[in-house]
Amino acid sequence: MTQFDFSAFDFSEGFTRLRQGFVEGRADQVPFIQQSHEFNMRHSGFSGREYYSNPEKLIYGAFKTAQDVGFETPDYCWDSYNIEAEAMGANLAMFEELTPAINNIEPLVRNERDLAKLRAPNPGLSGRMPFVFDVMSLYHELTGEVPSLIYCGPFTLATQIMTFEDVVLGMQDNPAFIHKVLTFVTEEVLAPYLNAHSKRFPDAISNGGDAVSSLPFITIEMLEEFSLQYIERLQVLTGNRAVVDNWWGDAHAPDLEQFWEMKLRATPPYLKVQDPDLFKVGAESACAFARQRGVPLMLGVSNNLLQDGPPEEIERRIHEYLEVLEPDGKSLLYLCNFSAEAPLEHVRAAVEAVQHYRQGNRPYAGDRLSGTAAAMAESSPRRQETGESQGKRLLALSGLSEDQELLLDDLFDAVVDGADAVALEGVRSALKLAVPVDCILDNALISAMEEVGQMFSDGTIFVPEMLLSARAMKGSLEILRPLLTKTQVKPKGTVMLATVQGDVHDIGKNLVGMMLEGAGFQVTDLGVNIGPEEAVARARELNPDVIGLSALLTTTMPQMGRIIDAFRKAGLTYPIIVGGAPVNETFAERIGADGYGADAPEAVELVKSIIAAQQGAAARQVA
Ligand code: B1M
Repeated sequence: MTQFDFSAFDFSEGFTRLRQGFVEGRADQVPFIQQSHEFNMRHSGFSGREYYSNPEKLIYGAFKTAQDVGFETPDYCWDSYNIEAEAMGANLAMFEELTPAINNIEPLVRNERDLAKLRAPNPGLSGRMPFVFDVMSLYHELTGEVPSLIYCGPFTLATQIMTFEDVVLGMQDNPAFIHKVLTFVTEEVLAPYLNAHSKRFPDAISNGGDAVSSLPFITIEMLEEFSLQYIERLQVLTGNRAVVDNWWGDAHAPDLEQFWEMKLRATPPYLKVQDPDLFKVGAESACAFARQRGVPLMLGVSNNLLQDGPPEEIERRIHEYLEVLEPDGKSLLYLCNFSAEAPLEHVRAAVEAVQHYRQGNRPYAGDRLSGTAAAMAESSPRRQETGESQGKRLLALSGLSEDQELLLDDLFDAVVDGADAVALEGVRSALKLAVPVDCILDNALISAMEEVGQMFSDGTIFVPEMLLSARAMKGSLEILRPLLTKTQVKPKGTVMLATVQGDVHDIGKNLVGMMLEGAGFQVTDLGVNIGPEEAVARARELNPDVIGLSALLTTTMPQMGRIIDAFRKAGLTYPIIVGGAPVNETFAERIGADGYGADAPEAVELVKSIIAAQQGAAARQVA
């Protein structure tokens, strides 16, 4: 007996168009789908806790929202990255207003011993796996459609149980162990889960989310060896019923066609390219590639655009992609994500634009914004401003011997190259040659990290290279630390960092922390999911010079304002800076932050300038 009336919902026309348009290539108009589970939750008035644990509420919310706003088919998805990790024993945080998230402060797997203790989940019993199966059964019962199992791709699942940094550094230091973890999650966790789904729905395809397995978080070579290989293994183990279609980073690919060939191996039935990468590389190039390979094409409209608007830009982007998609028979438009914060008027503008333009109305015929130089530069303003990287630094330091200078040059190179053993040896040799400690720090280590930051901003290196450099820097600092204390070389300042409540994205925040350490600051990282009370209590204890907050979700950005308010209410005036992909200068000003950093190098510059201003003010007081 259900508490909801499902009898008023009918999406059969939408499902027919989806099949005819995307699979058969004979629809009257291009079909569209959307990711909207967070928006569904908010729109239907459910809390995160109930929406993501009660199948009827999730399906009712999805159906009701779709009907209210005109989605052609409902998005019955859930917090897809968490189910397997939670079922393996990872700690899940549930929220009233947000999607649940794995809190990986205490990751399940740090070493061989942890891996040996892991037990494979039972798909019928463990965690919320039964909830997922119930969602799909109800969806099937109400629509007659075969539901896809949305699962967490092998690589992303490994990062969910280990942390991203440990996986990336492990790929360098102990690849055999990372392969062992990936084999475990592929063979013992995912294959049984996906096969349990196929038992219920023999024709179903399982569709993996694999956000972390993307450029520039990992390189093409890592993608091949540590991600694609396991997706292909999963395909074998599930009778070719597993795909993974959401890798990002096309705009970072050294060879776009090679990247798209890899995408087709991960998702043989179609090519999916989505914003922001799609906007940068151009909808026409994606279309040409798909046509040449004879595969259906899915083009995705930016979640940030759908969130931030304005409606006219949403309409123009949809117009442009529909114009490219339309001549191709097997096409699908994907509205990437409507978050809980997406304004209803943006959702309506998007739906109306699709309905209007796919009928052939072409007010902007021939206008192309995607794939232009302006599109390429759109989300990398810093890259434009800073121009070329500084290149290899020439020391030419007065007062040092030639041997000492050469040694510092080599140490600089070792840190830039992320060669930590060479860097440690370099520090020891420099000390033996009596190079002053502060000179090693400033002229080799810190300047090397500045170079690394510049190369990252320029897009010439990827995240793993930055992590390796940061580790070489950290190891070198460990050797210098006792001497720095002895010689009274003080840290350049102290910084407390945190990702805000409800948000577990920490890759960017960790990079900011590493770059700050690399610049000579002492950093205390509180981790993820930090609320106002905890932030205030820890700041009282640590008394940092600067506090840095990170958020990656539009739904968690308001938490930054709440934390700042809590500090100001408590009479605490610590400078607070903010950053993260959806944050910008205007938002930072609005919530009363003391600064905004677009990326890690910019955050470092900001902290430096705040501390310099503090020191200047203190000096003036003394005078
Ligand atoms: Co999520 N995710 N994710 N995700 N994820 C995004 C952010 C999203 C844009 C993808 C999308 O749907 N289009 C979207 C947010 C939409 C929105 O709100 N606008 C999203 C979503 C919706 C979600 C979930 C809800 C998933 C779902 O169920 N649909 C879920 C939410 C979990 C939660 O937090 N409650 C979720 C989960 C995950 C994973 C766990 C799978 C994983 C996170 C792993 C981890 O961090 N440990 C993940 C990832 C990896 C992403 C993408 C792919 C990449 C984010 C990232 O790490 N970027 C992202 C889509 C994308 O960007 N392509 C996406 C790399 C990093 C180096 O950049 O963090 O921006 P960034 O940091 C930069 C700057 O922003 C800046 O410096 C850094 C380095 O230069 N910066 C600062 C950062 N913090 C700063 C602080 C400063 C200054 C500068 O001062 C203090």
